[in-house]
Amino acid sequence: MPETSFRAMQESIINGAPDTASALAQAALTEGIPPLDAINEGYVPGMHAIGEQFAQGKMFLPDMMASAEAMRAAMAVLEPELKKLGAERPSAGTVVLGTTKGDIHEIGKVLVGTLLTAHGFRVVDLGIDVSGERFASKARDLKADIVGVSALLTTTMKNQRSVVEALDRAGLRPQVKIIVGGAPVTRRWAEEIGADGYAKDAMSAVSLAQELMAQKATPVAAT
Ligand code: B1M
Repeated sequence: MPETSFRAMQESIINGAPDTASALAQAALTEGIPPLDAINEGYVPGMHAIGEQFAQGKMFLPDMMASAEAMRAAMAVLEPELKKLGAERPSAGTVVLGTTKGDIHEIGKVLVGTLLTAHGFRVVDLGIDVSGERFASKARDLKADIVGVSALLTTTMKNQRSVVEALDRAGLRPQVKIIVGGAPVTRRWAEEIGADGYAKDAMSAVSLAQELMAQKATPVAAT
């Protein structure tokens, strides 16, 4: 019964229970529930619920940390299944991914990386708290097609602009596309800082990356 399973998944996150989260993920795979459905309909709503309760002062930092631990436990089971799909596809391009300077949130970014991998992208995840200079130097070394920058805090969003500027300074902008995302990020913000695109969730990030790769393959002729 997916509905009941999804509710149990959500509760395992709210309760910060990694063993339960992991066991439910395993059960979902056994029952044939698609891993992405388990993530999007089971676990992610749990993360949103904990975020709301934190904002209302009903939950505290240790609760959020326990929920993140439970989410990681579920992802450890589901991620390999999602990534398997990518191994069967021709390479779609190279993406250098990271969370911006000053920000340690990683769950959404990891999910973006997993789905990109599942769709054939080679993803190099630089982790959290990544400076603009590091994004630029890795993009150059790896001949990246796309740089993806995640930010979860209103205070660290501005560092997405620093990444755009660092790639500009390194002379990489003609060949490297920049995509931004994260809960406080908007399309308007992406345009304002000169990024090439904004994605509201992990699946949209995949579609956007595919579109940008298609644009790179057929550049608009200069007039
Ligand atoms: Co923090 N935190 N947190 N936190 N945390 C939020 C973001 C917050 C909204 C909670 C709240 O108040 N309601 C709030 C930010 C408020 C604001 O800035 N407006 C907040 C705060 C305040 C903080 C601290 C400052 C708390 C403190 O210390 N007092 C602190 C900051 C530390 C720092 O970074 N310097 C902090 C710390 C933490 C933990 C460490 C405890 C933990 C993170 C653990 C970890 O990642 N390893 C944590 C968590 C878990 C959250 C919430 C509850 C959940 C985030 C999450 O994982 N969501 C969050 C509340 C919320 O978001 N509702 C909150 C699930 C994930 C799948 O979604 O990350 O949004 P998300 O990713 C989505 C999309 O955004 C998008 O696709 C993903 C999948 O669909 N996306 C991209 C993300 N990146 C993308 C990149 C792309 C494209 C799409 O292209 C490159």
